[in-house]
Amino acid sequence: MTILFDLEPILKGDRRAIARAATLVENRRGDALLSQLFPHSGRALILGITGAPGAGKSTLVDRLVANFRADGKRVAAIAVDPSSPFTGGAILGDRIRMMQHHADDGVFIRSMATRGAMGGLAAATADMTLLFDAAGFDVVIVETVGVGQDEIDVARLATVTVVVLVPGMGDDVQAIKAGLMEIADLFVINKADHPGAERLEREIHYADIAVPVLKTVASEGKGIDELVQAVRAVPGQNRAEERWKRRMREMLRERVMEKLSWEELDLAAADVATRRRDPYTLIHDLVERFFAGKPARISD
Ligand SMILES: Nc1nc2c(ncn2[C@@H]2O[C@H](COP(=O)(O)OP(=O)(O)OP(=O)(O)O)[C@@H](O)[C@H]2O)c(=O)[nH]1
Ligand SMILES: [Mg+2]
Repeated sequence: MTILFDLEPILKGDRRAIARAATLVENRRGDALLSQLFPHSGRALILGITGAPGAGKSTLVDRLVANFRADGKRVAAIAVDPSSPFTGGAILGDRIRMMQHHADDGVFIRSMATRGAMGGLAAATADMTLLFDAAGFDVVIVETVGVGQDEIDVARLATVTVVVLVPGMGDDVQAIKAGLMEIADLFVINKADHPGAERLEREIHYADIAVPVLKTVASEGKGIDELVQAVRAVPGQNRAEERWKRRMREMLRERVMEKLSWEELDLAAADVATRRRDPYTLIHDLVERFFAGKPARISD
């Protein structure tokens, strides 16, 4: 961790420097750089957009980017494992499209492929948001598909998470209660031009789900202003709060875990499975060696 990077171009928002850094981060080789960038981060609104395939997330993200841009904000968007990529400006307003043509430093769009590694996706995504945050983007939007563990992990790193629902696509109240409530700060019923939007809204309302619900037609840009306002109104965006600390605790636990290699765990597991070693001593030894006498905490 002693390599020193030239941070200036990144902090100034230089696109090529940011792109290079993003590649480093995506390949999980960015720790040294990220530790230097960390003091410059912590200002961005990290906005998670998650929902079923085809719910209109990318369309929504495009609209949100345009909306924040029109407000003078610099915006980065990350599509995690995209099946349909951002349009990259195709449906953004003319002004934005022009600016993109002239390398608008206010917008940066990046796709990230899923990595097979355990927890690796969420960690890489978190690192990517840190990079963009430090590079001075006011808003970092993260699009994820589905509602598996990966999405929940990704949602945890966001300051605000929007879950996109679609009428008549099985996003019923039971499903919402089963998994989505945990991560949603806001529900958006997109494709509100389709039948059933009102009914879904009513069902959520009557199910006593204490999360605000908005309707959008992303393809027509309807409801986007209201969504941006609702995002701004979500409480708990202060990163010193309990909620954020809980998330950091989980994040740290996962990352410490990551440092144990699979090979090492495999060998250990084989030893326990064949009863060559008892798991208790083995765990003790692993932890001992892992922390090598270093205190986990450096200040009060
Ligand atoms: N009718 C209608 N169509 C929409 C709306 N929003 C998006 N779409 C369309 O729905 C399709 C899927 O939109 P995407 O934005 O790619 O959806 P997504 O959730 O990002 O999809 P994945 O990334 O593949 O999961 C596209 O054809 C959009 O034009 C909407 O509000 N109403
Ligand atoms: Mg998409």
